[in-house]
Amino acid sequence: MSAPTASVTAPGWRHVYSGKVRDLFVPEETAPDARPAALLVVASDRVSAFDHVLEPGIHGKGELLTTLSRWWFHQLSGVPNHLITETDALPPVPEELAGRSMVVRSLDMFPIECVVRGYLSGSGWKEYQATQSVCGIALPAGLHDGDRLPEPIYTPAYKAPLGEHDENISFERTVELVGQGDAAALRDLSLDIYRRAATIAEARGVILADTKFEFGRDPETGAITLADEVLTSDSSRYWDASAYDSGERTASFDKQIVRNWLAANWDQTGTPPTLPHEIVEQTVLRYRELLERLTGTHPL
Ligand code: PZK
Repeated sequence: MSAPTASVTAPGWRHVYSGKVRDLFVPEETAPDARPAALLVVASDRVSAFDHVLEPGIHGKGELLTTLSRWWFHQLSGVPNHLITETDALPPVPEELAGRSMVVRSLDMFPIECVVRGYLSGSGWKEYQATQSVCGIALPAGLHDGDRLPEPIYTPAYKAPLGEHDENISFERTVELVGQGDAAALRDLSLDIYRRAATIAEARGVILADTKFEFGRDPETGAITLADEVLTSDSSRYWDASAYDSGERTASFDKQIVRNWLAANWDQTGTPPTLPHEIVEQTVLRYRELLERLTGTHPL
């Protein structure tokens, strides 16, 4: 399958891949089989839910999530991450993309989505209902959708090839995939980062219900390095703590507005309907509010 055309171009950078909501570029001069000197990850305003990219986009989303991701990388001092500063050796980042892009080191990525859940929701809740466990971790009986777990759990998923669904796997399966040492390191690092982030969020009235990390190995240092976007609302479920405390169990920040509207207005066959303006507007406001609550700064 060839890479779909990105909606953006960047002089000096060659488009290599587009995910649902982001586009990936390498320096133009990168030889066909060489490791790129860096990657340019560009976040778009596209929004996806139930495996579809929706229309219209959410204006400003790419920049808000990039700002949030950078802020989290900064909070997570001591955790090696893939961000690099621009150098003369790399093509410059076009000014119009600067706010929604990151120049990152090209890592050897682990084929594992490192998911941590502090609360039971989404696929975790589904699996619990069927088996009373999640990814092979037995849980107490009688839990409800949205309940806080006795302690955060690591529920990895196998990164499926393009177009296929990620598959929840056991820790033992991750050992088979990457070896005991790296599997344990990915788990411990993921749980540690989740705890740190959840504590920071909680102090700001926000619950970090769950999140997904991706790691790679830095080929130069050998260090396991935090990659991708981190702790954004595309990779995490954030809930408003006061709403949660008054018994609310589904209305999470930002993306849930889209998910809820779609669930009520679409039978999930064929092409999803166009989002109404008020849903788009509410969603932009919630993305902004999340960034403001967490970082304490007022986004534009
Ligand atoms: C990498 N993706 C997912 C991201 C997309 C797709 N530091 C890295 N080194 C090597 N590979 C990746 C990263 C990162 N981050 C990430 N695919 C490869 C992805 C952005 C846009 F279209």
